[in-house]
Amino acid sequence: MNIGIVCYPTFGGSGVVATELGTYLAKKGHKVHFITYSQPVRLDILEENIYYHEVNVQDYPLFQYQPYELALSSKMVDTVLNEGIEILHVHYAIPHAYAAYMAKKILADKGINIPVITTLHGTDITLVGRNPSYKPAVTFSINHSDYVTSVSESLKKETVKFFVVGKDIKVIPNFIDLSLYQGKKCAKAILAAEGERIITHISNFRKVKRINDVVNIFYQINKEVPSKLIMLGDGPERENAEELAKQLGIQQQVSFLGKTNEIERVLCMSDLFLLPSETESFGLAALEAMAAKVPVISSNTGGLPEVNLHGITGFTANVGDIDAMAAFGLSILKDDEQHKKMSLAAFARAEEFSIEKILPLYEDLYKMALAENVVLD
Ligand code: GMT
Repeated sequence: MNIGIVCYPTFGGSGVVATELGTYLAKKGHKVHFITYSQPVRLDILEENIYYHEVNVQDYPLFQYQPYELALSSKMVDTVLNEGIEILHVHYAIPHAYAAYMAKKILADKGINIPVITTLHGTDITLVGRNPSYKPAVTFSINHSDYVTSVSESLKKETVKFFVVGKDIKVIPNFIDLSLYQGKKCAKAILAAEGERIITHISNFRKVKRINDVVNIFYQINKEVPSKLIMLGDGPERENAEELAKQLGIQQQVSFLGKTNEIERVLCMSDLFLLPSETESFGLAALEAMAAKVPVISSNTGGLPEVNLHGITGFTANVGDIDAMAAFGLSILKDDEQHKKMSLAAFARAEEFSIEKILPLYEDLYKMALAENVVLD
């Protein structure tokens, strides 16, 4: 198949999922064209069957806001025409599903009918999409996608609850390439002193991730168990968290490593993973930790309980309940047997989301979309 993938090129989960999906589809022999405003961070454009098309937005003094959707729709149209793309798969509804609808209409005008699949990832539904400034356009573009997928049952429920949706939503969860986590040398000494536990958090440091909770949970754990907190990623809440670590007097114990492609290496050295998010449609970072056999302490919001099984792969607690999360963390770190059991269970759970199991669900959907090739209403 010849597939166009539209996504955000950043470290965010939707961009990572889209990039990895495209990369594996390309390995299976499909041609995959990424259409976005800069090269996705995890994309290797030298790989066979992978192509990258940059969306360029012309600046003009009249514009206070650059018309990205327009440029994106035009790029989709050109790429479909020039490269013979058969299907467009857009990740994160805003504004990609909307831009894809326009591209589809323009192509229909030229006698080309192209199926559009929209994958809902999270805040495009749970936070941003719900905002009255976007809601009518998001509702419209969901309903006018040919197929809609969501990354968890929870996100599907939220979509149906908050939007008037006349489309069936197929749940295709996030996935993981387990091979990336195998055979790593876990040189713990790089990050922690002898006998110290390593606790990790990965995110884009937005408010929704409750970064201060991460620091506060660690503060409580660190009082009883010698440990280091490794913070991977970057974003608007980083400075607050750094300040909090200073106020609590634990700045020597907390390392902010910023954005990195060394996620598997750091997780390999980790003993515990923290994800106390306000909302999380799936929690790809938790799945990455579990693939590295790291038990997870997370909130019980959104799709997290579908990934992190309470009492089995780690523990979940109510959003903001840092005392409970710290107590759960301590109970794992103080009991080697429990830690070992949960590490293995975490890995076993991660296997349920292996790329080998999930990728065919997307391929089947593409095949169905091509076979049916719905005519736009
Ligand atoms: O919704 C977002 O915040 C953006 C998105 C991203 O691009 O970072 O993250 C979401 O998509 C991931 C991949 O499907 C999910 O694993 C994350 O749970 C989800 N984030 C939230 O729901 C906060």
